[in-house]
Parts: sequence; structure tokens; C-alpha cells
Amino acid sequence: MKVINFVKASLLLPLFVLNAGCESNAPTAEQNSAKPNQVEKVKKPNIVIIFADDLGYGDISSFGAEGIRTPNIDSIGKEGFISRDFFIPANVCSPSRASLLTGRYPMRNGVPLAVHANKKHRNANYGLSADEVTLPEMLKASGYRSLVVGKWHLGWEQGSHPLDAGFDEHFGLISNYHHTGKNNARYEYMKDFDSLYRGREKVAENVDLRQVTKRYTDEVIDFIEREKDGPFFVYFAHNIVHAPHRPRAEFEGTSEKGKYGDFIHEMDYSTGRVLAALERLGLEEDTLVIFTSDNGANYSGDNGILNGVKYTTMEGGHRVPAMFKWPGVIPAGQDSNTTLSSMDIFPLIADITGSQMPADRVIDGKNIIGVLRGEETESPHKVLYYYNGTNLQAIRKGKWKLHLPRTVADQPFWNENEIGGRIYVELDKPMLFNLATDTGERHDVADKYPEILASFNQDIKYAREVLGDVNVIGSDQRVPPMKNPQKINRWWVKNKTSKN
Ligand SMILES: [Ca+2]
Repeated sequence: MKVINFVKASLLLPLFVLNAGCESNAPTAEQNSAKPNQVEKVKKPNIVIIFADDLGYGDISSFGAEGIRTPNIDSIGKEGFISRDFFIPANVCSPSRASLLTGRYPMRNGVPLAVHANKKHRNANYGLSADEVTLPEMLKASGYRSLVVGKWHLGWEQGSHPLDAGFDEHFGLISNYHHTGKNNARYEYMKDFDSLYRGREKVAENVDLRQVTKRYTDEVIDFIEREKDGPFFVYFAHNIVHAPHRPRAEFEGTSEKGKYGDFIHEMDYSTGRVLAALERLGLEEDTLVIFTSDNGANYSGDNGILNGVKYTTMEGGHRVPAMFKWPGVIPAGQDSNTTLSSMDIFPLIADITGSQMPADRVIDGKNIIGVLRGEETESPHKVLYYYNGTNLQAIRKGKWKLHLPRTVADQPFWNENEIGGRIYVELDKPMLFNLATDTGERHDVADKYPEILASFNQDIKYAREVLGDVNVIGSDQRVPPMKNPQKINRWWVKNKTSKN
């Protein structure tokens, strides 16, 4: 039964063709009466992606968190597949989200920088390009209805709105939560950042962040109940555990990690509600549930054994917890160190839903269904590129990770002062790390392995020529419509001093 579900999904197209063929041949009376359902109904799997914000590698129980308990989130991995080497091709919010929805590096999909409103303008022309093909757009052709709930942060105007990106339904915040208050002229440009929208309609103003996660979860469950006959796609993008950390009252004091941990407890509770809804509706075996985070933790959080934080091209910025659950297809209890990426979710979903990926562009993700089913252990990624904004900073090949020389001038705005990671912000020569023995990137071995260093030359050349670099436009780069994307927010840099 369990494997058959997947076989059915794989055979979607052939079966439909077979059905079509049968229609032209009038069935005999015997066939009609005796076995009306001879060809079993083929069911396309539902997809639920639960996407945490700034959740670090060591922030949940199954990844070693102490003082925080996440049984519901962890159950996704226990009943399915835990990925301990999961690469996000960005270390901040917007590019990570653009890559999840397109399966492409941020330099290719045109969102290499965080979409950040500033005092002078709201970057109204910067966001997810209407020319990108998104998950919900791809799934629409396969008969899916799609919902996004939560933090969008991929632009709002000029074709970047969630409804323009292919979602049938939307509920949530424009970007990061920011409470402006009534008379705060300084933050006038972010005045809607505490407003909840349903599609293009503002449905609530001055919303308390403490109320948001429950409302999000109610919306997700309502959609699943309405769409239970499927197939459906839910992209649930939490504001948890991005600052400010404001858990609902009943979660305050429940962790030993302050409001940060309490906030994660609230996300765990929400995850439990979504999983319970799927179970109650009998959809468990028909639904792929994915849990991951958009980038590593900031200073408030815990990146476990990894070095560096959000804003850096250290593993602490790019490697996050990930889990996949699909009973009957993905065997339970898998714990994997195979290198996978959030970009893989796009081709994975294309495969299991019988959808057609766009053929006119490069999709950087790989179909990982064989790995998730436990049939393959080799990573589909020979090379991975780490950009900080538009700056190519590191390349990984298997256990080897090269950090390229860089200056402060090469950095995106978030690394210009002390709020950024401030780790390896300036390098005057390359550094090489063996991630197999030095996952924390603490012991530079560049001098010991000149031949390994040299083996990266072709990869550097490819990345710069095709994906681009801070001062180079790549042949397959979608260039953001900004004069100097790295420095879009100098006002913010000059005025912000907090670490959050
Ligand atoms: Ca984030």
C-alpha cells in the first residue's frame, strides 16, 4: 500500500492516457457492472511546506536544542526523513523564499538581496519577477489549488504580489513584522508592516504579533478542510522565530530559552495542529509535509555545531534543519547526511505531482525522491555556490568548502556594520575547510592542499560568468532593477545599531 501510493503518482500521466484510450472503446456490459473501478483512482499528493524564519541548526530538539521542546516538528522527521545537511542558497529571507518557490539560485531568479523598504522609497519595483515560474504556477497546470499564509517578503507591487505569483489564496503580512504605532513618523514607510492582508485587501491594522500565528494556523486548517478532496499546495511561512520575539501569552515561560524558545514552542504547537488536521481528514498518506527554515539563526538563536549566523556565508547562515514526511512513500526513521537543498523541493514536487518543469530555463534543484525513499545516498549536488547578496563568497564541493577573498565594499548592506555576522567579512586570501572533520569552519587548511584549492578555479569561473558576482553581471543572471543592489539601504545601515 505504502509504495503503491508513490507508484500511482509516478504513473499519473500514463494512466490518464490509458483512461482516455478506454473511452474510445465502448466497455462491455460485464466490465461496466462487475468492475466499475477497475482502474483505481489516481490521487495526486497534497503538499504542505512549513517554513520557519531564522530558525537555526540547533534550535529544535531533534537537532540538539536544550531548553526547547519541539515534539510536533520532530515527528515529521521521525515519521519520515531528517536531512542534517540541508543547504539554503541564501542567508537572509527574501532570496531564500525566491529560491524555494523557483528552484533556482537567487542570482538567477532576480532576488539576491533582502527586499527592504527604506525611508526614501519602498523598493516598489523590486521583488519576485513575474517572469519567474513558481511552484503554484507549475502546480496550477496539474489541477492544484494553492495557498500561501504568513510572511511573504518577496515584494508587493509590480507583479510580485502572492496572487501574481500563482497562489489562488493568500493571508498574511507583507514582510517582516514591524509595529509602527499611531504617531511614529520615522517608520511611516513601514506603516503597513503590522497589517494583515487577504489577497490585496487589508483585513486588519495594528495587529499584535502575539495573535498572528494562531490566525495563520486557523487559515491553513480552514483551507485544508475546504480543499480536502485535493489536490492542494500550502506554503505556510511563519514569522517565527524572526525578531521581534512575541509568543502568544500561553506559551510565555514554557521554554528555558526565554521568549525566543517560547516562540518556537508556539510554532511547534501550530505544527501539531496542522498535522492533526491532516490526520483527522484522513489525508496523512496523501500528503507530503516538509519542514525547514529560510536561513540560519541570528545571535538570539542557536546554530549548534555550526559557525556563523544569518547574514554570513558560514554554514551557520546557510545550513538549517529539514524534514520530509509522506507515509507510504518516504520510509520512517531516516536520518541523513546527504547534501540536499531547498532548491530541490521544486523538481521533487514536479516529479511527484506529474507536473512539467519549465524547459526554457535552468532549474538548479535536483529531484531527490530517490534519496527521500532511501534508495540513494549520494548527493545530487557536485557544487554549491554561496552568495552574500550579489557577492560570490564561497563554494562547496563535497566535504571541501572554499571561502573567497572579499572586502567590506563587496558586502551587502547588512554586513556593513556590527549588525551583520562580522565573521570573515574581510578576507585577503582564500580559506579552505574540510567540512567532514571541521563542520564549524574553524581550521583553515588552504596552505596544506594547494591542489584542492586549484580544483575550484573552474567553478569560480563558471559562477562569475554565468551567475555573476558583485561587480560582474552573469550571462544567466536576472539583474535586480536597482542602481546598486548591495547598498539599497544606506539609511538603515547608518541608523541601526541593534543586533536584531
Ligand atoms: Ca529569515
